[in-house]
Amino acid sequence: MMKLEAILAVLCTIGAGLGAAVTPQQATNSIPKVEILEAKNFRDLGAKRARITYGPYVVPGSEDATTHGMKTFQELPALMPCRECLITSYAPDLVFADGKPANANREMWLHHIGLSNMNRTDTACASRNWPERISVNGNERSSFDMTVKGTQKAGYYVRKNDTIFLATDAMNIDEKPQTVYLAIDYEYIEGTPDGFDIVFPVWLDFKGNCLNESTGAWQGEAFEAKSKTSFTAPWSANLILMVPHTHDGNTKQEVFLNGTSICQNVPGYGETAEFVSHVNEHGHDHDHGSSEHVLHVSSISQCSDVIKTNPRDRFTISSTYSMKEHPAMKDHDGSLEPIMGIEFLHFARPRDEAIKDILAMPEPNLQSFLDQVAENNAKPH
Ligand SMILES: [Cu+2]
Repeated sequence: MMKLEAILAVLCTIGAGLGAAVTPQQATNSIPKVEILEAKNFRDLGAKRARITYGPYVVPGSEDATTHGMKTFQELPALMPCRECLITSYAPDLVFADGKPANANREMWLHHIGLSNMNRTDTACASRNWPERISVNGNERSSFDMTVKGTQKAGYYVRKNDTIFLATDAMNIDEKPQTVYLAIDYEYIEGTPDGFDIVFPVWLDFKGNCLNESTGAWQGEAFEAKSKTSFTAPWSANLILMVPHTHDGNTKQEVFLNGTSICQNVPGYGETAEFVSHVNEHGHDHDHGSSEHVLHVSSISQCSDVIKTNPRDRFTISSTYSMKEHPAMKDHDGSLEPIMGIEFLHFARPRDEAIKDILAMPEPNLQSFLDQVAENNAKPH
């Protein structure tokens, strides 16, 4: 099964090969469809909302010898709803052609979606100048609302020439190929309006800031995975939103500021029928023999209390897993899928100093990222 790092490695291979000359024709799979919706927040300030549907993505069947039903679809650059604007929220869904959810009960998983900005450097791994990892999402399909339901004036700044990379990792459990689409509802405001802060996304991970401390292998039946090092932001900010990503088996995730817990995320399992699958002992669903209901992560709580942070503040993370409480995800061959414990910290910073810093960022170093990915992949899981 393809790991997130492998997806990002694909991105880096493409990026490294093409340098700055990436064009949509070279890497985009789809002709996205754009629908205009009504904004939920800040309509009075001109906010807009659009659903962009990327695809069609044809996912091979689970019996396909090469992919085992797992395929990554790339949008590079991904069509954005706006340029020179603030994205204030985004929320993904994997759907079929009829718009209905493509989920575990219909043998289809949104295994991962990764968003990166190829024109900014990553805050968590700044020492190596990685391209900026904006977020990763899984089948839980979390929404990232940087306005926190209209209570915060903040958004992610997309510049005119930013290349945003979107990788969708779809997993088909059915023996037959299935066609799916990735729909993302974006809310946005043109320009960088007065009074709006600019969000710096930070990838906090028990694997370490540069993913170099752990492979994510299960450490027994029940355990707490912790980051060995910490993340320290170079600036003051308002930490306005924390969005987690974990895998099946997770029972709790926690973020610490200078050793004190500031956020606890709790996953929900099988809260609606879409997130319940019937899996036999082989881990895929041709129903020859006994099958059981398996409840998968269907949501995970976020934290949105505003916390003022200072340049010397240290952030760490722990993620608790127990396969006694919830079955672990398995690869096609029955081996355990590596776990993840990531928290996307959204730091809101005053517009003018934020833009100054963004303009001063060095060119991201794709090779540095690629080297770490290769090193991780070479380690046994
Ligand atoms: Cu994951």
